[in-house]
Amino acid sequence: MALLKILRYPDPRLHKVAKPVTEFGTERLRKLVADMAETMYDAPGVGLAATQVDVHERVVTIDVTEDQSQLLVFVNPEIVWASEEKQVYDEGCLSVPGIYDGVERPARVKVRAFDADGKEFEIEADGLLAVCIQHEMDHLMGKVFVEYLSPLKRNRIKAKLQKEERGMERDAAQRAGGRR
Ligand code: K1U
Ligand code: ZN
Repeated sequence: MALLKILRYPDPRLHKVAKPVTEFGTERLRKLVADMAETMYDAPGVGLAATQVDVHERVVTIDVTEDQSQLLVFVNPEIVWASEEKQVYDEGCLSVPGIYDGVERPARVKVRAFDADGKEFEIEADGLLAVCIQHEMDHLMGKVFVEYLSPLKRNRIKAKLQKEERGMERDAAQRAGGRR
């Protein structure tokens, strides 16, 4: 297994629309799922979409348990029902580190998806799982949660993360210089 690099907002690759998976049960898909799960647990996070690791296919991993004991894998997920009732949840994102803000979404959803072997299943979710499923499915459509926030907040977040990115690049260049 391997840890994958998580793209950081505002990387334009986070806005690519993922394509459906067409081949199930392959070594490639199994490895992608295993690497995504390892990367999600290591971060640590409760969800990860393939888009965030620069793989533009409809694959999501989620585990909202405290002891990281219930990995859920969604391949080609579709929301087949969403409640009228909404909930606001303070969302975070591994691609937008350190930022949490309220997003309103349907409180409950029913999702149809496939596992890595191509077996179809349906689950109904509420609470954090419902939030996380919708957040990750947005990633597959190229949408990052900050796009629900006001342009003012979004631009401040973008500027903060770009500044951090420049700092990280400077540190990396200094470390590489020190090795020469
Ligand atoms: O998509 C992602 O980047 C993962 C994201 C999922 C998510 C969390 C909360 C609301 C909506 C979507 C995260 O996992 S952010 C990190 C986080 O919330 C967390 C990390 C460790 C323990 C518990 C939560
Ligand atoms: Zn996210």
